[in-house]
Amino acid sequence: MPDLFSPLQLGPATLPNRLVMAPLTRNRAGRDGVPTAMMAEYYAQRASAGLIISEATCISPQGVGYPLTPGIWNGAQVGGWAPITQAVHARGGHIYCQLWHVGRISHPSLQPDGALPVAPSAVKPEGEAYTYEGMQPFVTPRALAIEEIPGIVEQYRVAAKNAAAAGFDGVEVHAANGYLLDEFLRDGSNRRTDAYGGSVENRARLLLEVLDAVCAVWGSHRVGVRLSPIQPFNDMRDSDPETTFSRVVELLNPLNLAYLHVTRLGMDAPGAAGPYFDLTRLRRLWQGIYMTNHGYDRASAMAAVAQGEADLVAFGTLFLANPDLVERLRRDAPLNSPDPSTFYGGDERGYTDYPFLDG
Ligand code: 8OZ
Repeated sequence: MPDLFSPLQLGPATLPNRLVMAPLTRNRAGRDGVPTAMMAEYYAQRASAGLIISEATCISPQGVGYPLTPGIWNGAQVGGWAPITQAVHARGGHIYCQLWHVGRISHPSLQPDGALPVAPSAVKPEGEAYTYEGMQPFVTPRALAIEEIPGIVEQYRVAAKNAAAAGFDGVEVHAANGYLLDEFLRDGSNRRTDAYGGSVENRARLLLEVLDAVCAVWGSHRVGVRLSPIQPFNDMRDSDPETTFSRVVELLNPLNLAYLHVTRLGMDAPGAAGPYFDLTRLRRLWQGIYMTNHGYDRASAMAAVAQGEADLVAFGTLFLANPDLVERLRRDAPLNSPDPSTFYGGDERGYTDYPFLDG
């Protein structure tokens, strides 16, 4: 039986272990979305992960929803990512780029020409946007016209090509956590009556079109996808998440993707948005490599892999605070504690200065 520390073949790459660095928004890019030098140091420090998934990376100016998040839509951004992928590769690591369009989780002050954020439907999320001017209430987004959908797919295609130019090993399509593709999947945010709304097949249509475009660039064996079926943040809900996401997984199976990444985010907030369901059903439906995430420690991650609950386990806060997480878990060594005050934005403190076991 494989264990957490045994290798795994992922497309053309042999991952040395099954620990994945989860995508983590850290807000240390430039205002122009260009990655910074400290980001290269941060990712290189964590290159012993079996796989690194980059922080969510904006595919277009319209896809931006937070300050100081990196982009992958222009040459300067590609030029900023290249030394990062090189530094990770120099240390024997593998890194995928997470492709991100925030949809309605934005604000006119972050959009080109102060435009309204776009979404499947004009449904305003509860809550506030993080802007350069502080927290501001979300606005009612503009529903995408059906004629605009090919342009969205094109944004993903160009970003996927740029990710290849930047030297990534593959891409993860971010279809989780209340951003554009997830807004299409769940019926709380998708009220469309055209071919992109209503049935699960229709709500999944944009995701499938995006995956087709991205797979045409990369080959399906270097493309992963992330889902968050029970995650209530960003005012997300679905009237029947078990049916919705079971069907989505069935629709994804024929694509032969590198992996399916399902976060359990939301499992610790039962009752907040519900209804909840047992995500292991998705693992059983999925015919490829399955990555789980959220709330794992050493023992539960080891058990998850040993018992076949997952092939890969993605760690967020533990990887953030422990650059050598793989070695620490291998040795069952003590862990550094994460400092939430430095998660989002700031300098090297709480970013590249978490200590290694061996100094
Ligand atoms: C935390 C803060 C901002 C963005 C996600 C990209 O939830 C994010 C995110 C997380 O997927």
